[in-house]
Amino acid sequence: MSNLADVITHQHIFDFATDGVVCLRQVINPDWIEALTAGLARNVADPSPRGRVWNTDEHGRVTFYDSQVWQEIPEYRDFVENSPMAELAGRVMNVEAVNFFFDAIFTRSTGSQFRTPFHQDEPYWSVEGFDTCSAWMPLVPVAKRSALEFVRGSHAWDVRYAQTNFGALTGDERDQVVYDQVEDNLEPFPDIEGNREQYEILSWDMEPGDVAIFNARMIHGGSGLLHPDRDLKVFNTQWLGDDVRVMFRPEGMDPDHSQVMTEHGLAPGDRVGGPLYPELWRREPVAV
Ligand SMILES: O=C(O)CCC(=O)C(=O)O
Repeated sequence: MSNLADVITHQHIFDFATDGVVCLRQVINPDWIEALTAGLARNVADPSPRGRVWNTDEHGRVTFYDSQVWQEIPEYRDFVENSPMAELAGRVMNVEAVNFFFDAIFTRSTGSQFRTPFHQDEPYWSVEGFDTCSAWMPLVPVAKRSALEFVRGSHAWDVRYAQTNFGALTGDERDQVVYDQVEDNLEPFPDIEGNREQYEILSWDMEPGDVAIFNARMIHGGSGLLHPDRDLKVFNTQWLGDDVRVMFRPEGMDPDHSQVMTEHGLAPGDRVGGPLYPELWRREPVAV
């Protein structure tokens, strides 16, 4: 791959800042995709304790999620530590330094129609800040209608919404993140799906090697609606930039890092760091 300072253009940085998402084309080479595909097959066959089935339909088609497995699956760890992803995230966010937060996988069996509810990510996280991103990276080709969808510009809406409780999908006690809309003065989450014509919704036909990098305050969801002969395998990594600080949330967190952060000496207000959240890219000082 050529110099990433040239790969990430001013237009990419501008689009990410204004739209909240940018789709980078062919920035991850096939060796990484092959390795991650092998790691993901083992992950799905032997999920971590965080592995969850989000949906099984009447045809037995499954939507599966797992996260924070990078320390157990060598291919994931290698990708996190040594692929261009950290630098891509840092350059797109236009920050000075990037720490890794966590990995997640989303798999759907062939023909699955299950759609992820629209939501924002950062309100569930054990950190707070604007300089965040998720890198949604399909390991197989995905058509625009089946790819993750983004509500353009929504990362910059200055509104705190009551989010979806993903715990309701799994029924698992550990996943409950319950927002008290009235008590916490939150706006109800907008019905994007029911009023699609009112929003500018972005998504793309994507190939392995492409990555959609989006701000974690971005409203996103959808995916699914697969063609009868297509499955979907997505490897996702989350990255934290300059203004992000630890924050524990009273409504719950998913994934909840509060215990492990506390064990690692991190408290609310701290900048993340240490072996669980390593700094993996820092901008070179400009020569004067
Ligand atoms: O791929 C999906 O269906 C969900 C992805 C998602 O919500 C995320 O990456 O935050």
